[in-house]
Amino acid sequence: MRRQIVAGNWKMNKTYPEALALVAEIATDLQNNPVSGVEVIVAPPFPFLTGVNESRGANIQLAAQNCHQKESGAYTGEVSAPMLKSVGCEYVILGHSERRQYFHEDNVLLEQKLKAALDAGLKPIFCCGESLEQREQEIHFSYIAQQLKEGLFHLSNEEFDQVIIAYEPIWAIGTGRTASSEQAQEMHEFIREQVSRAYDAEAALKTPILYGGSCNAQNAKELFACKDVDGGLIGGAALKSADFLTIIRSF
Ligand code: 3PY
Repeated sequence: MRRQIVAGNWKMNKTYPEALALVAEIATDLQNNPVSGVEVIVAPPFPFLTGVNESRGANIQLAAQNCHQKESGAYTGEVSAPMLKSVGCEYVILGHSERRQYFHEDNVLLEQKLKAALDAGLKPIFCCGESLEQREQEIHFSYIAQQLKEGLFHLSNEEFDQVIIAYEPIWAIGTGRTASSEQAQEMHEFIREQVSRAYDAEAALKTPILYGGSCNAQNAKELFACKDVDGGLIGGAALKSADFLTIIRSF
């Protein structure tokens, strides 16, 4: 059986006290009613990482939402992968469509960020996803194949072993519109095929592929029931402990 993972992407939300309260609520609930077989990850904003790390308990892993491609240096305002590792991060989200769109991150830059993350011992959660326009033009499969090929498949087998893929159709992010379970399954199966071609059948079988894009407490069960959906990268619904906990219990 593949790993089952629910990761909360808090984006640029919450104050520090709110972030600590949120992680404490999730941690307490998971301690009182443990969920076996589901890995839980939270990705708070940078300034909250240390505090959240101290409050997360043993049942929650820590992720950052981004990292810089260089190890250190004169890059005012940036945060490097070794810094994230040193405050307790295990994972880093890379290639989220919001980073690609608002911060002009392309596959060339992502290649460097992936290397930096892996060199620092961070496991990447690599996001891919097509726009509504691309889906309507029916080029969504070729677009995702290209994102994977250029952004991810340069990794060695050993490096790729560390990766979680998140499929996040852009038209479903922050729009309240979700991919149907058929659309999610179809794309996840396609992504698995691409992994098999780039690496091998074993890698394809074991790579976790998460669905993201308005996944919430109402639709998680149906999405997670799909054969190739191994969990979710959760946006808005990760900001409310009750919703996030319902999603964690949706397998
Ligand atoms: C969303 O669900 O909105 C996300 O972008 C999760 O990363």
